[in-house]
Amino acid sequence: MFKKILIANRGEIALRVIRTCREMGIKTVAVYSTADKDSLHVKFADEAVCIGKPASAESYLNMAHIMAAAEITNADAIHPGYGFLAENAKFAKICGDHGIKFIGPTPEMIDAMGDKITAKDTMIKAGVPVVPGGGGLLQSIEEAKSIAKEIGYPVILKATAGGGGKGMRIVWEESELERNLDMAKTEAAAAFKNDGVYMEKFVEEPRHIEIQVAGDQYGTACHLSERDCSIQRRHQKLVEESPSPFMTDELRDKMGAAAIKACNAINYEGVGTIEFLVDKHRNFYFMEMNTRIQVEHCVTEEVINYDLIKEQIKIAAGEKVSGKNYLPQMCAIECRINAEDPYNDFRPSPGKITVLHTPGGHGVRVDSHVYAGYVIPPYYDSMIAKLIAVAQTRKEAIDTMSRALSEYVIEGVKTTIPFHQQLMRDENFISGNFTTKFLETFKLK
Ligand code: MV4
Repeated sequence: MFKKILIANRGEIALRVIRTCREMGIKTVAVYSTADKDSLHVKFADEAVCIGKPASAESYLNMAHIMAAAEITNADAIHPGYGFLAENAKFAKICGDHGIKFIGPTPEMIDAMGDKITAKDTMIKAGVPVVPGGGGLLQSIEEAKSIAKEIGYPVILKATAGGGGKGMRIVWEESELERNLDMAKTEAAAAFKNDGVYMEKFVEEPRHIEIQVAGDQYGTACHLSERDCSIQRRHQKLVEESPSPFMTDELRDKMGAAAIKACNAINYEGVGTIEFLVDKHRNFYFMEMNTRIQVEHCVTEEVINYDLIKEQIKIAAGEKVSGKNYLPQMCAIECRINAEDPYNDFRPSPGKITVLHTPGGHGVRVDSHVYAGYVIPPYYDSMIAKLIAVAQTRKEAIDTMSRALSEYVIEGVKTTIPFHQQLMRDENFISGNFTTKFLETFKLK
């Protein structure tokens, strides 16, 4: 087992990793930018190294600074968390070249899933259902027109180097195709330095349901059930839950089996997530694979009673996964508490938290790095806490969440708490009958 892990991240996920390391008797090294010198991850780690200026490019994304911190502290592994360098194949490679274990998949696995056309091809070969489309890169407007005619409008154009909704364009009829293809290519080139674009049939009003997976270096993979992440705004998830209110035992079996096939196709090592679109007929289609721990991993931890960070560390240290699939034993819902103003287009609201009271009690978990007096820096993601409610039934989990939200006091900055309070009382949310379009029509009072 590792003796010392450097956490190449900040905020709640850095704390989350430190907590598990402490339980496992592993020493920790925090890295921090000058903007984060008063952060809890710095205080809770056994050692801390400043790696640069506030801008991410000069600190949390600066591979040379992070490697230097790992070498001077003698860390034998690096946990990347999510975001920043978590899905950077070059960083994973550099770690390996320095004899430091990257806690995650190999650079090859990251690359195989980072290019979306390659990923889709791999899935087709493995027998995982994908959205109908043209296959490879679009080479010309003529080719695009002919594929669109074949699969039928509406279609969606996606950047092969994209993901998470960046650079996507929906096209409703042929007259709009050429302009959208040009725009998609220009946007992709600017955002990803790769103008490769592909086409798919646009699945209308889908649900976003993802399957948590874990695989080891001996070729065994298993699934840890689903999370429903349909409550999103502009591709930012706000609420995640497990089990999905749309799930059936039969669908879970099928999606779980498909997710395991996806892992086996690349001999996946580590924890990961297979994202699917699910249509109203419960047809499901592979979208992308996330080769990292995700923000919403806690929902899975609560419903299967299983520490996913511990699992990640054990897999990286060469242990085997159990090889059995885990089914939800509880219902869990996570609300992302962001320092944003839900009444003003979710504009970021950085600044000092003057008053803080965190909820507690039965069925409540709060993963957060903030405290009273903490100053939320403007440089990073605005998520300041994850509030997770767990109960025997979905209805009880919603009631627990409502109760916990009503206890939560955060003053000094605007937060998404009022949004979540109203969501938990919304009929359509309560019924579980919602899709990824839900938040387009949800109106805050
Ligand atoms: C789609 C789609 C409909 N049809 N692909 C958005 C994130 C990225 N992973 C892919 N996304 C979508 N791909 C086809 N063929 C609709 C979306 C989509 C979406 C997916 C999940 C959650 C929220 C969403 C919001 C808008 C669009």
